[in-house]
Amino acid sequence: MKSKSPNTSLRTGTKAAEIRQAFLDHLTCSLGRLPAYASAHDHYLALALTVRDHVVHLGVSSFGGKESKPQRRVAYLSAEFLPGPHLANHLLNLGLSETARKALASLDIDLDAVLEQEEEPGLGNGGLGRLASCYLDSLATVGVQSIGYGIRYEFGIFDQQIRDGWQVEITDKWLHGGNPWEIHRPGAARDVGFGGHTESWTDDFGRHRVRWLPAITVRGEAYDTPISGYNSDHIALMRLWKSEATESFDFEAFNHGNYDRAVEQKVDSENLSKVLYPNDSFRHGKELRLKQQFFFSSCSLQDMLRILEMQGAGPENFHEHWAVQLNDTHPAVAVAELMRLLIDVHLLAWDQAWEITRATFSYTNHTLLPEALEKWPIDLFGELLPRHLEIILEINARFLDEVRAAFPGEDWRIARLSIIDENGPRYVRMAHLACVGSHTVNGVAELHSELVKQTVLADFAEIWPEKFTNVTNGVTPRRFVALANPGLSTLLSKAAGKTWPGKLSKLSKLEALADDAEFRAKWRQVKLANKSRLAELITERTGILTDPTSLFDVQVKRIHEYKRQHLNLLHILSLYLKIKRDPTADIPARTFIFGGKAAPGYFLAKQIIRISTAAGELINDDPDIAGRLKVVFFPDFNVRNAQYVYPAADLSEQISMAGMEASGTGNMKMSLNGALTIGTLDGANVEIREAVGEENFFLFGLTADEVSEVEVCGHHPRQHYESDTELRETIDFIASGALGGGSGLFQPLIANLLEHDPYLVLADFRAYGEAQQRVSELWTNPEDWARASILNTARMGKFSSDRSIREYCQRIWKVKPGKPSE
Ligand code: NBY
Repeated sequence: MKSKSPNTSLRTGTKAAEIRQAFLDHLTCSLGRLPAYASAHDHYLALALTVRDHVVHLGVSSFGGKESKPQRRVAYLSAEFLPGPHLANHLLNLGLSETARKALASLDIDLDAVLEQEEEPGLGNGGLGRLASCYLDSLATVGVQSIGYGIRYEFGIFDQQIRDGWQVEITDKWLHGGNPWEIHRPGAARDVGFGGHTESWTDDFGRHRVRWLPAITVRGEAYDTPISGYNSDHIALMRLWKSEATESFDFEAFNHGNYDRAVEQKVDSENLSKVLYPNDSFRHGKELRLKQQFFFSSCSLQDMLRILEMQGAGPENFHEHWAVQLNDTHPAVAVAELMRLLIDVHLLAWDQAWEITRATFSYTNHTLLPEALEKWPIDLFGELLPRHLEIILEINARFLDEVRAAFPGEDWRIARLSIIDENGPRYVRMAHLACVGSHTVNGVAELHSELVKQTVLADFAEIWPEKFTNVTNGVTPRRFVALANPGLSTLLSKAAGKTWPGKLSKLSKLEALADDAEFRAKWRQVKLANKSRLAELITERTGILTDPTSLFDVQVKRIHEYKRQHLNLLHILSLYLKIKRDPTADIPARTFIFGGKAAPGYFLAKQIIRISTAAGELINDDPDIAGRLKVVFFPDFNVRNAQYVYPAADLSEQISMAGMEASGTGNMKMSLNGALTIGTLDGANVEIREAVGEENFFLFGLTADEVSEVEVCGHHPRQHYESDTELRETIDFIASGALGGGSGLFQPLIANLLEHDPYLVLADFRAYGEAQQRVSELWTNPEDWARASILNTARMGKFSSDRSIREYCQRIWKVKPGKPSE
């Protein structure tokens, strides 16, 4: 029987004394520090190395030795990962949090101060990258052998500062203090070619073969970060590729005195993985981006083949050993690369290679936005990847032949289905390539998956209806509840038992307690404490004072017109004007909190940030408002900050134009933490509302069908402006320059709304205001609000990423998780 003292981990049996000793050993031996001279950062590194030892131990056994019977593994190919700080999450997963706290306390070191030292790896933009990390967490938790493959960007997403109300981008330096989590694997390095040409040759059996002679070769160095699972013996691996030159110098050039040329190739090669493109909804037609995509896809596939070989299997068994998920089209070129590796390098026949390829890949679509759909000019593609272009053209020719045979006389299908867009300059359509090369295509929420079939991939859904499916996104309750919201976690464990982080449907046990006044009081206490904690942080970061008893109304996500932060701002300013007109107006106190990054080149998104800071400057200190409204722009929204924000939300703003937000995952995180949602019928909002009950959700706005209708019939934003006094006064107020900066400052935003309003902000303004009115009414009855809040948490069990991952395993990857389902 293991000790039950918090001095010992219940699961691993590790004692505080062992942690203490390992910590001191790492301080001295790994970092070369005398404990007396160690800095807080040294403490962090030493504890990280101590914990890493535990995780790596698990990892070595979970990946099995050569003798263990290999089972199908999952490779999650993603250009982005946003894991957040690792240390606290590992401690939680291993059940070592209290043990570590004790161990450090015995050395007079505060664990929380140590945790503060970690720089998070910002290797992603937003939802897509964070989803990839939630999925690795769940893969480790449910016990699936898996590797998340990606790019080890030296510079991840920029750090955001606000200066004079505007966003300023600061280079992210996540590697500067050293990264204790990764293990460099020189033995796994792979070479990747670019450019050059192809040539034909004939093999011994007289068969026509092609080989690619690249002009340039870049080396991919592998860096592994172990990802632990909750209460699990498995770990998942995040294997990220760093680009390096194959030779440090071109010595010939160097010897001839041409130093510049000598280092040029080295610099070019290293630039490949230098920086993440900071855009979450806009494709970059930049050559470097395509290079990044091919680089990590090729390294990853070569790595899978290497592992296959170690297992004694051949390339003809590739699909039996690997299920490869394409996280959006960013790694879609992998379809052509696997074909090349199989036919050119391993000399398989085309048909066999194609069967293997299609049995291997599946593709997740995350966006319908036309400006985000990836396509590459065919010339650029052919210059960089001449062999891959040939292969894609061959895949396309064979595919279109099949279509012609199946649908004779229906030639209109050809141009629409073709992987090559020939309406004008020619492009390779990456979604078409991903779809043709995959056995399954999924969207990320029910509505989105339907829209994928009706819009971007409609022609494919018609010919291959069985290929399309839905897997609704999920989030990890470990990081976003257990870690982020310890107060709530204690309450949940008492009410629903301790197993909820691994079995989220257990939260349904809370239902009955929604009617228990004593429980509601505790619930409200927890929320208030979380809000106070956030209020302190807000003051520290922005100087703004907020009242934790006011309604915390939160919109945190990337800044984009389709997400409609400006709809929220119009509403705030309309409330402001209402109070100015009538100081006795019955408007309960609210704190509006915004957070999120704008793509550096996205002018209107930056204007939206500026208008939210301007609204704060105007409103926060206005004596007429007397603190009843506060507007905060919380700078640098990232995973760490999110862990403070989500638990403090009373109201979750999910107000995208219907049909635009593929799923959303912040919506899940807030509802799980007991926020009520105000939202449109978009993405996963639809399913959240279904789950929590329509009476516990503030619905408003046009539906996706109504939006398409408006788009077809044309719309007239000015009509809304003219017919709605409140709206007109609010817009006129902004246009008048009353927000400071002169009347021209927000002109571009105003003109955009009045002339185009592509995301129907004005059309939804009234309905949004009415829904907000219902919010205010419920808020004035704290008991009813608390009841609805409890029911939100109680009914969110479906949205654990464990459930999503089990669906992928069962319906798409055909792998069996080690841990049986709940
Ligand atoms: O993926 C997001 C969706 O907008 C969100 O609704 C969904 O919940 C989430 C997870 O499924 N998409 C997203 O975050 N997309 C990107 O980050 C992204 C990044 C780069 C590019 C396009 C999209 N790009 O073309 O470079």
